[in-house]
Parts: sequence; structure tokens; C-alpha cells
Amino acid sequence: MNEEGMSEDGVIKLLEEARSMDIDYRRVFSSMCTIPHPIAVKAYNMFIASNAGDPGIFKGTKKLEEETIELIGDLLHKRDAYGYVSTGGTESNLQAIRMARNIKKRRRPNFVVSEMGHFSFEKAGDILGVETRRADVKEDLTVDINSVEELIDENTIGIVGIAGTTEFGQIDPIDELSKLALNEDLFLHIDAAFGGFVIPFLKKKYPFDFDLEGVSSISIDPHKMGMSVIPAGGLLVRRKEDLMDLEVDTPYLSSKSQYTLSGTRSGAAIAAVYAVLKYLGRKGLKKIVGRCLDLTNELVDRMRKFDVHPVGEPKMNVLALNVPNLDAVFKELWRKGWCVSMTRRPRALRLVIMPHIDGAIIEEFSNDLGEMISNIV
Ligand code: 0PR
Repeated sequence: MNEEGMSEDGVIKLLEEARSMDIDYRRVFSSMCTIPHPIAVKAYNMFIASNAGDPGIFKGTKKLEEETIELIGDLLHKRDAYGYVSTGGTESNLQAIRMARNIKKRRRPNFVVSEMGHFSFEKAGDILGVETRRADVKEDLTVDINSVEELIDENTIGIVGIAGTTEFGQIDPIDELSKLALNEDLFLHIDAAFGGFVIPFLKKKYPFDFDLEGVSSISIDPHKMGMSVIPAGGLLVRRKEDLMDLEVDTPYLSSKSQYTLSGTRSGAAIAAVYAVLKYLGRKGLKKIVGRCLDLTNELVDRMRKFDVHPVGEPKMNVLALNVPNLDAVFKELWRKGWCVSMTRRPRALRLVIMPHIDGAIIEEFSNDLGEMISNIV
């Protein structure tokens, strides 16, 4: 570090240089994040110095967080749910497994999640000393309930359902998992980090939230389809006592205890989530989801003309395409400035059609992809 500080212009220039290396969202199909809504940015800036980890000082922020959890709870059929705004799906998933572990108290604990579950469950298992058991999926890439049942034993602390898988956007049979959890007296966590702000607005109804009696907790990320600022996740819990199982004493703070993972927490992120939900309402969120789904369907239709088809029927704005000569096409797409990703099993081209994508981009992308397929194959 230099002894003397730089000029503001000098610093800004350095920042601009770095930012110019970041890829613009316009051609990004590989991300589950998007450009935040302007109201989120405004709210974020207003609360830039707020620490939600010290609610005795930031009373207004605390109130906003409570109201935010109520708004999200309402969307998930439980207005009086408990919870907090986390840093994202990873933290929410980790905290959910931590809750299950603290409730069940097994000597060699394990939990069961679909092989399609996000890698954050691997981190959670590792950090918490809980074995992560991966269940098979059916042909439709949703978890096989028989496989889940087979993996459950006396040391199982909980099971997980995925409402919107990272790779294929599929929705596990959460109603079946809910019945199983009730029968086996197990904690059931739902990872709706992506799907939480999508599924409630689909034409077809998929039961996935607190409406199902067996659902204990839900991850739902405002920084994905909730149009908010990174980092903003949500952890919602049915029973207060489950959340309180995470509490540690915070003797010298303005509050006596904390159930959150981070101590110091962004009040700005909370304000951003609150502002978006208030500003857009259900109608506004539904419109955004509807537009993403229309664009997804348009892309599917355009690719069918090149005899390229999706892996299964897309349920939401996550699309896996069966592309011939995938590796070569993938490389060529990146060379042309398209940010795309691949699924593992089955291998396919993975596209997430986020709100920053528009009709012109869908047209340009599908033409490029179609041409590449015709040339490479
Ligand atoms: N659960 C699900 C279903 C997810 O899809 C993800 C992330 C998580 C949990 C973890 O959430 P956080 O990353 O917020 O902790 N899914 C995306 C993925 O891994 C995250 C992502 C977003 C990756 C934007 C890249 C990117 O540019 O693909």
C-alpha cells in the first residue's frame, strides 16, 4: 500500500478499468443473478451504513427486515413465518442443515438431498460435520422418492427438496417429500433459492412451500429472481423454536442473542429487498417472470427449427438444450461473446433466461447457435 493516498479521479480510473473487464449482463445466459431493479439500488444506497447485526442501533432496519420476512412469508403461504435476510442460498442452506442437526442431535448425522441439489449442500455437510447423502433422480430429473427413503436411517436429521434445480430448473415432488418428512418425523428444508420467486407465478401450480405441512424451512433468494442487490438471500422457517436452536449469546451487544450466521450484516441489502417487493407487488413480480418464460419459450421454438430440443420440458426460465457436438459449440459460443454453461448429467447446454435478456438478444443468440450447429456438425 502506498504511503500517500491517490486522487479520487485516479481511484475511479482504476475502478473503471476493472469494471470494463467484467462482462456486460446483456449476453449472459449462465448467471442466476441479474441487473438489480433501480428501486433496489436506491434503497441500498439509502441504507449503505446500516448494520442489521446490531438491531439496537438500527431499529428501522430491523423493522424493515421483519416486514420483509412477512412479505416473503406471505408469498410462501405463511405470513407469520420466522427468518432473516441472509447472504444467499449457500448461507440459507447451511443454516437450515444446522437447524436440523441441532434439533435431532445424532452422533453421526446425515441428510438426504437429490443429486441435482446445489453444491452448497456439500459445503454445509463439510462445515457442520453432517454426511451429505445424494439421492437418485427419475427420468424427469426430479428426485426419486424411493431413493430418498432408502437413504434414510436412524442417523438422518433431515431431507431436502429442490424447488427449481440449478442446472435444469426442475421441481422435486415436494408434496411427497412433505408426507415422508411427517411420517419419519424429519426436518424438511426446501431449496427454492432460484424457484422461490418463480414458482408462485407459474400458470401450473406446484406445491412447494409452507402450504405443505411437512415443510420446515425454505431458502429463497432475492438476489436471483427477486431483482435485488447482491448479496440478498432469504431463510424462512415455520417454527420459531427451530430458528432459536441457532441462537448464541451476544453479551455485549444491544441485542442478547443472534441466530444469523454473520454478525455484521448488510442493512442495505435488506432495504433493497423490501423496496423491490413493495414497489413491484405480486403483479410486478409476475410480469417479470412471465416475460422471462415467454422469452424461454421463444428460444425453444427458434431452436426447434434447427432440430435442437430441450432436455425435458422446461418448467421455468432455466433451459437445457440437447446440442450436437456440445464441447465445440460451447467453445464457439464463448468465442463469440456468449456466456453460457453446461449441465453435468445429462450433458447439455444450460441457459438461464434472466430479466436482463430481451427479444433482440434471443433472436441474435438463436441465430448464432443455429448457424454454429449447422457449421460444426
Ligand atoms: N441453491 C440453488 C438452487 C442455487 O441455484 C444456488 C446458486 C444456490 C443454492 C446457492 O446460492 P448462492 O450462490 O446465492 O449462495 N445458483 C447459481 C449457480 O451456482 C449461482 C450463480 C449465480 C452462479 C450467478 C453464477 C452466477 O453468475 O449456478
